[in-house]
Amino acid sequence: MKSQLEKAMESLITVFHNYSGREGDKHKLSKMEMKSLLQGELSDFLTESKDPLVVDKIMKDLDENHDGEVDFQEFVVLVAALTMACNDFFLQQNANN
Ligand SMILES: [Ca+2]
Ligand SMILES: [Ca+2]
Repeated sequence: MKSQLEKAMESLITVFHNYSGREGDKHKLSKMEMKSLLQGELSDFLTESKDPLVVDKIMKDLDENHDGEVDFQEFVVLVAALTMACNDFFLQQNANN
């Protein structure tokens, strides 16, 4: 029986590879794959930012080693940042109630 956190970690890995395996390097997200991942998994986040260049910006921010692709390590940074933002929102909501 897996814990909730273990399941969450497994989901992260599965989601990443669902998209990273579509073209080029199987273990890295190209810009196209990144875009599909954002549209498929984080569409609310994408809709909220009206910036048409948002995918380019995210890619640039995440691509620490400047190889033009996002590897798992770089992807986890995005998830961690978004999770922290959600947590702040959650805490705020709770404080208001
Ligand atoms: Ca790929
Ligand atoms: Ca990279």
